[in-house]
Amino acid sequence: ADKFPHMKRNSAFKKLSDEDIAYFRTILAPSGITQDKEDLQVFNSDWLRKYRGQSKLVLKPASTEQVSKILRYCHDNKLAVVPQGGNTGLVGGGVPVFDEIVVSMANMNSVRSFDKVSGALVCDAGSILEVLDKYLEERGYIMPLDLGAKGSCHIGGNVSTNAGGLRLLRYGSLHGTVLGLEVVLPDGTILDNLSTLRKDNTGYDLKQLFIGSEGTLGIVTGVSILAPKRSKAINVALLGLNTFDQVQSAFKRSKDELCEILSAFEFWDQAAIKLVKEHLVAGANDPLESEHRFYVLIETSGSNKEHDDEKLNQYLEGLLTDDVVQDGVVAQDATQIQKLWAIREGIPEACSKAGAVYKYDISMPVPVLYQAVEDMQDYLTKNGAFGEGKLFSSVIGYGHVGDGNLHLNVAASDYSPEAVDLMEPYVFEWTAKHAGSISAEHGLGVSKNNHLHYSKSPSMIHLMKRFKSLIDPQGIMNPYKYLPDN
Ligand code: FAD
Ligand code: S2G
Ligand code: ZN
Repeated sequence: ADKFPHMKRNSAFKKLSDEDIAYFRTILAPSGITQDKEDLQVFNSDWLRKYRGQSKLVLKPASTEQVSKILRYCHDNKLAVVPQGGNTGLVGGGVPVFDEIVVSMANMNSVRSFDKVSGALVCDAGSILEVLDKYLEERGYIMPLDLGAKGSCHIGGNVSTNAGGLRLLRYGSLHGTVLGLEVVLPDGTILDNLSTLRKDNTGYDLKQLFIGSEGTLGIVTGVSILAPKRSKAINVALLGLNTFDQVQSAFKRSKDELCEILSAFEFWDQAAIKLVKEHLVAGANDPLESEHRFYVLIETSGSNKEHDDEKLNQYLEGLLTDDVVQDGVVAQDATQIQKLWAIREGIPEACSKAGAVYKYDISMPVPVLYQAVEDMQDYLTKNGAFGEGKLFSSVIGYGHVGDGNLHLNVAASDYSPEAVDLMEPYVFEWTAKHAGSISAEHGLGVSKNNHLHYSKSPSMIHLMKRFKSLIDPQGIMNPYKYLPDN
């Protein structure tokens, strides 16, 4: 795991004492308190096994009231806190750096209401994304976001990281689909803004500040989100292409020819498919005859299967006749759809199995999306750090083309300071030079907070810090992360 030599525990934060535990025992059931060393481990390390904290206490509140009492007490006693959802975050945001108390939302996972007419869903923040999607599926609706981590991530974590994912192209970002939030502020104040209104133009739209705040401004306890109707007609096609220019023209044409039924446009390169075949079971074997430099997964979601089939086939025929793609296959049934998605969704896990993986989740104008991979590869080769037996074994590119979002993953044998020093700040300078963002959807956490200046101006960062100190004057919420250390 990454050590944090540059970080020191903030001595202003109180160390946990027996009377603190005694107090928490007065508000939580025994099942809501974890102190056992073994049990604490899973809460102290992140999904990538890159970061590890030393928290001695995990609290699992079962109600907003309990969250309010916990934060009130931590605020009054300067006890640092890290809110945790499904712990699938990729920037070390959901795990302690030192001994912060972990407040896990796992026990707050009920649906509070669902309006069958508007599609407005109100639920606890600890509800698992996939559980919510299944709940909606039974009612003919769909969650407006989907990510490979859906089986574990919480809607409260999705809101707190402003997660993007596989459906953003169709349904937009959480800044548009979230209708309201219930948030407990650091001093225990309960902010009840769980509106289900589509329109409400009365004052500053405060919920927006908590979307993407990564647990630094309070704990999200309730989410009101607008769920779209679930499409009856779903198609998924997998394309094999030779150049990224071809990927781009396939994307442009999909917007013209598939237009309103286009619901996802994901790409990955040959290095990605190699790892998926190497590390994931047969289910992901390549459904196309030969291997290609690039792959695109296209999904359409409409209301009329015939109409959509005709549109999709016309689009694909056009690509083949104009030599934009080398090969293509359309899923014939739900199982094949699931298999094609399993390849795309399996890439992160395959990357992690390839060794220590450095993830750069960057957004930029689509035309340069893959240049980032090529330039990184050239740069590492020039520095004698790429290839057989070198520091880095593979450079992988995949992501959400429609969002201009590349997931540049660089696999090394182990996490090491020299690996980081070689790639950073190079990759962030590259991103800034190409008018991109150093964090498209995963957030900042502890791994990017000190690089924020590559994407935000000093006056923006200054205002963020002023706002943070207004809302969290004791600085107890998720310290050491998100904003630059100085
Ligand atoms: P956690 O990891 O537990 O926490 C994330 C951050 O939110 C932390 O800073 C934490 O303090 C804070 N937090 C969590 N819950 C709350 C709360 N209730 N109140 C306040 N703060 C809170 N991300 C994408 O954007 N798009 C993707 O396509 C995507 N795909 C992924 C695929 C895989 C296989 C994996 C492992 C991860 C992927 N992610 C993706 C990253 C991750 O799943 C998202 O960031 C997700 O939103 C994190 O949710 P979580 O509940 O796991 O949050
Ligand atoms: C995705 C997952 C995390 C990663 O698969 O879309 O957001 O970068 C990523 O592997
Ligand atoms: Zn992603």
